[in-house]
Amino acid sequence: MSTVSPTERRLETNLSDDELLRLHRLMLLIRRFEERAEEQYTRDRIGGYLHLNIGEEATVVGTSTAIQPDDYVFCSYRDHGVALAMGASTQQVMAELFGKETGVAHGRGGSMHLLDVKRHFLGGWGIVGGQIPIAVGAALALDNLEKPGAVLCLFGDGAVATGAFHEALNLAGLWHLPCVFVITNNGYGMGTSVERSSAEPELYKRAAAYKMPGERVDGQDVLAVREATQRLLRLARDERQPSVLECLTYRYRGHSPIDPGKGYRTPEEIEEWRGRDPITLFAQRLQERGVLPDNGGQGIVEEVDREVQEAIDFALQSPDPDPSALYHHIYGEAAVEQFARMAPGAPFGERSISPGVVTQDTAAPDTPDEATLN
Ligand SMILES: Cc1ncc(C[n+]2csc(CCOP(=O)(O)OP(=O)(O)O)c2C)c(N)n1
Ligand SMILES: [Mg+2]
Repeated sequence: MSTVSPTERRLETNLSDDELLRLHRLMLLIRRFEERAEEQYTRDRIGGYLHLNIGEEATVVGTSTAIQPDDYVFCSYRDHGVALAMGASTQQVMAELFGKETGVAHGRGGSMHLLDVKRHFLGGWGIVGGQIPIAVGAALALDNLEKPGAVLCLFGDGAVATGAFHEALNLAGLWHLPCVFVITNNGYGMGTSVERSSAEPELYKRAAAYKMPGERVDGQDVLAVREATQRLLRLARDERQPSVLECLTYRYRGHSPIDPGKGYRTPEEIEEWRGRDPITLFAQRLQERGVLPDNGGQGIVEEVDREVQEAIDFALQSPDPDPSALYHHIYGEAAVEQFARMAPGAPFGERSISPGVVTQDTAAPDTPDEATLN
């Protein structure tokens, strides 16, 4: 894996001190949450998989906090940080990892399937690249319904090699859909490096094949990531121009707890990236600007520690889902309604998202004026 350019972009930012501290706190929260989740996993309190964002906090926070209220976010199974940065409750995210009824998905989803629909976070998806066509579908719905927002779709470097990536970006480019595709390039898909798996390792360049702008940014620099994401989201919202943003970052841990992450990476490489730790870099910048309070922001660290401990306590005390309610929360009300509207020969219910082109079908109940994306 080649390292990022040593030239650090010194961004002038007009963010307030409070906003800068909010970004710093969020990165600290994600780091601490992940460290404690890892520990809880080894104590056998979390089942299934656990994919950590440790090392990638600037990319997670820079992208997820760039959205406007009308926008929607999708991401991969490495989703804890995105959920937290989107404002999901720390307690409910931890409870979901523990498989508890109080979790963000009522314990039905677990680590890979977090969501917070009311904050427009539409998940955590387990199939590599699987969220990309779904995000494009959401962008198509926004477009058809003439809604103002855009879609932010995050995925890993490994997902770029899937057919779903190509098919979805082709349609987004062709139909000018409001979507920003963010490649979180941490150098590896499980144990396979980008250099070994991609004919063109500069992944952002693939955007050209779909007639989109593509750019690469230092994924360890939260302000650079945020600025680029905001700018590209504006392009998507205002000009219906989709784009690709590649963020160069690194995961310090292995792919998941069963992968020590050392068989395919040298200690020197890991150390080199740790030398550009996104939280340390940002803290230094805040310190230089005189923004960091009391003793290098120690108070914020302690506050975050408490918040995560309270989340663990909450998860431990929460009830398991009742086995008899296993099928609850699997389909939402809207989905049931949508299935009810389907007529023979209209297997995808397309008519419901195209106001004005509804065809009469005696077998189908009345189609509402418009479907909503809430
Ligand atoms: C379609 C599909 N193929 C294979 C897998 C198994 N798998 C899970 S994660 C992963 C690596 C993906 O790497 P990347 O997209 O770079 O994301 P990262 O884990 O680095 O965040 C693979 C191959 C899967 N979940 N789905
Ligand atoms: Mg990867």
